[in-house]
Amino acid sequence: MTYKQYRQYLENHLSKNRYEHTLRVYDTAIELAGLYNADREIVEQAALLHDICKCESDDVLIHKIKQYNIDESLLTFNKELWHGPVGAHFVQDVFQITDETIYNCMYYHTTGREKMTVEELVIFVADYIEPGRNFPGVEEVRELAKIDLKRAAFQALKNTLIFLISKNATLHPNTILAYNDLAK
Ligand code: DGI
Ligand code: FE
Ligand code: FE
Repeated sequence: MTYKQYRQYLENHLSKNRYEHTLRVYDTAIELAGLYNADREIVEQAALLHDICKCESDDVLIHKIKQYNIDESLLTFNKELWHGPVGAHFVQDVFQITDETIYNCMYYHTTGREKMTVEELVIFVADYIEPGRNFPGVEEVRELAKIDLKRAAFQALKNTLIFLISKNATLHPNTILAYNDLAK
């Protein structure tokens, strides 16, 4: 499929806000890829597709977690964490996107993980700092992203963990592993 066809699919399957977020992540990710020498084609596809399953219903996401044999422990965590792993498998299944780096960028875009590649870091940080975001502390992460991608990812993870703890939310192990890895 061409870039235009992916965009068409996304426009038909995402809410307007989510589609516009996706385009902003795409632009931000391309900028970061240039700054940090990440693979531009991989980053473009992963950024464009990262939230492809974000607007699916809970029932559809649960069905796909089972269909794709994704670790079902995911279901014991917040629903917000389901769309990344499902999306990573969905693009393999439906668009025959077999690239492992794209899969990992998509799979781990919400939680992060230990030993993220530069492409994974680009998607993770772009998703956090795209110009439509207004999280407390996002401006600091935007500044860090210009000088040190890992420090930017660390600060984003730290902000997310503090936010989740303040809400008494569960912490996914990969979020903690990513934080620990970057804290070193
Ligand atoms: O899909 P987006 O909104 O663009 O962004 P995302 O995929 O990064 O999802 C953000 C949400 O995920 C946000 O509400 C915080 C939540 N989140 C991230 N890490 C964890 C988490 N939620 C829980 N419960 N546990 C985590 O470790
Ligand atoms: Fe997402
Ligand atoms: Fe996103």
